[in-house]
Amino acid sequence: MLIKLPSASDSKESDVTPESIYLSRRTLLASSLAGLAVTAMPRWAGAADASRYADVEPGKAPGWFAEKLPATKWQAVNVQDEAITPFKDATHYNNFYEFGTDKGDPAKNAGSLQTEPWSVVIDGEVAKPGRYALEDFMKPYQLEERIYRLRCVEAWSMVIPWIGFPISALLKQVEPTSKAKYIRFETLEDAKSMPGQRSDFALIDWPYVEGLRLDEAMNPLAILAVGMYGRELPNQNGAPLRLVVPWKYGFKSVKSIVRISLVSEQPKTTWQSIAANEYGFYANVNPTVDHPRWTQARERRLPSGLFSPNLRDTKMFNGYEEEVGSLYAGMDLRKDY
Ligand SMILES: Nc1nc2c(c(=O)[nH]1)N[C@H]1C(S)=C(S)[C@@H](COP(=O)(O)O)O[C@H]1N2
Ligand SMILES: [Mo]
Repeated sequence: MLIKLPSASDSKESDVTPESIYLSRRTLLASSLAGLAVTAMPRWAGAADASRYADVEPGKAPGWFAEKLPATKWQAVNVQDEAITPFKDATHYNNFYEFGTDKGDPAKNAGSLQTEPWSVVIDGEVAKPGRYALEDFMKPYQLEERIYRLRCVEAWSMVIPWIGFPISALLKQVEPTSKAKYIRFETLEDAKSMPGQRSDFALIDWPYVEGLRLDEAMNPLAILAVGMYGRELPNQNGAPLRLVVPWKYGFKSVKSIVRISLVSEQPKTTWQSIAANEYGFYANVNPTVDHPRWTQARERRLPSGLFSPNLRDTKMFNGYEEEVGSLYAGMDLRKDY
């Protein structure tokens, strides 16, 4: 992105080391007990499930979320042998340009975002278009915890326990017509609550827009998230509803969605519009296709510090090749980057 690559000293090592050691032990324990621990959990435990992540800051969940949370399918998808990123890093190192371009800006500024009431418009090539209050929109869906890698195009990464539901379940509800080939997502546009939309950062033609091919959206890994770390989404992470597509660069995972449209043409996305030679529509994580200005072969796993940069090799499709590789059979991923 036009953003400078952050210096390796961005997060203080003293802050994070004990937490990350603690969390990696906890993750190992959790995966060895997987299933057992989850089914042994009494139903009432759900209400306090933010406590499953030691460093989580409790939020103020709306009623519909608190009601649904106890029935969540915990650890429906997990990562093997990789520590979950501490909550503090996942919520204080963000890209959400509507609230500023520095990594700390969203945490500082996103308090102004009003997430209640919130409504979502479904339109375009669907049998059942409509405008829904979020609590009604959410009614049909069972929440699942999806612990996914998140790989930003800027070559840093995290592991985040999202809570959400597959987009395929939404598509079943709204019934795309035969003309629907893509799905387009739009972020809230509200200069009053989003200082980044008032600033001179005129490069972005708001609102932020992203899209997927319909078969990508149908892939079981593609979700709409409403929570993370056992609680509702913090504003800086895209409350109250965001996309998460873990095999693609983070910029595809559009935040604070107000409109979902089924369309026949490939939508024009925000980062493509800014620099089509650097950011493609597909944006699949791919260690063999470098960004014009830096390598994509490696990444800094956060928390990372000057003396422990925590570098690791980037995996094809961010480690989800088995699940999504067939979507791109026969395509030239150097051309369709
Ligand atoms: N509306 C909107 N969505 C957005 C962005 C943004 O600036 N605006 N940034 C994207 C980028 S570049 C990344 S890496 C992820 C970061 O998500 P996180 O802050 O929850 O880790 O959000 C994506 N979604
Ligand atoms: Mo990103």
